[in-house]
Amino acid sequence: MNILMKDLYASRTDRTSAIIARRDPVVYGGGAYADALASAQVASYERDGFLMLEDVFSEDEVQGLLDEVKRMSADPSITNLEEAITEPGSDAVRSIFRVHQLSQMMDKLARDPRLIHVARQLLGSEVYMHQSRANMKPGFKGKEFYWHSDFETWHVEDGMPGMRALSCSVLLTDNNACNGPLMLLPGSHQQFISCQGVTPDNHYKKSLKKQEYGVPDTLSLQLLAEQGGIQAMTARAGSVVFFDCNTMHGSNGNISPWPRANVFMVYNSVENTLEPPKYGLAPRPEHIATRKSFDPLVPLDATVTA
Ligand code: 6CS
Ligand code: FE
Repeated sequence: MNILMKDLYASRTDRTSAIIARRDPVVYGGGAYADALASAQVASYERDGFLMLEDVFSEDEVQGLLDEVKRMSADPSITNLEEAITEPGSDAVRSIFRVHQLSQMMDKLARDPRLIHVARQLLGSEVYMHQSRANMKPGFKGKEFYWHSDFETWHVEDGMPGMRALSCSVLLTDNNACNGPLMLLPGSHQQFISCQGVTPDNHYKKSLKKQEYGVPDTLSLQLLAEQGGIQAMTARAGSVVFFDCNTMHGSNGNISPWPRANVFMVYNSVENTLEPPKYGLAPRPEHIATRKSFDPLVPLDATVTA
């Protein structure tokens, strides 16, 4: 295969696990495309692969968002859709995908200046929504999300070309040590962990409940954890965590009585739009990976030009 065709981030091939140095920038255009973050915050994101902004949304705003996701997860016209994923072994709602199109409030959240301009600044371009979801992680029943790199899945199963996307997690409930907060490996975004195993057809039907392919090997995970430690992103509701598409992350199950509800907005650069999935895989459904339109999202505070 000539060098032009070589996939920098090959994974789930016949090869054993491998650690591949990231070849893409973390922050594009030097963070000059928008001025949502101060330079120290941009530098922190570039170093760690994530950035926490505390108390971005007011208590009233968060309550409104939480009521909205609770409404959606109790609405049969939504829970009967493919967008709604239940927890393994129960009918408790685990995730609702494509919330930015199922809910006007979530559409506004996706385009909120406090979120979208951070994404535009870090990704150095206009952005569109690759995927949105509400992860409910209900008390007692919310199961874990094992360690993974989102980009590994989005590259192999969605044909995302490069590492020019990021997730923005809006905390709708307090995330504390007891209810399964998001855990991130600082610095892990700089290494791509190539995973073993060949992706089964329709993998998403299982992976969104419990991921079994695209799961990093324990030796690579141990190396990343020993290099940069593990950071649990505990914070009050209303805080926001931005993390790079390749930052290794996971979260434990929730055996506390308190839900750990977060909304995730995945912004992809309009310069990084999806190509066909790898290895002849069938494209995943639209509600998991946007393909129909890569039109940039319009920020709520955009001035309408005549
Ligand atoms: O496959 C995906 O796109 C989803 N899976 C996980 C575990 N994280 C990213 C995303 O929600
Ligand atoms: Fe993930």
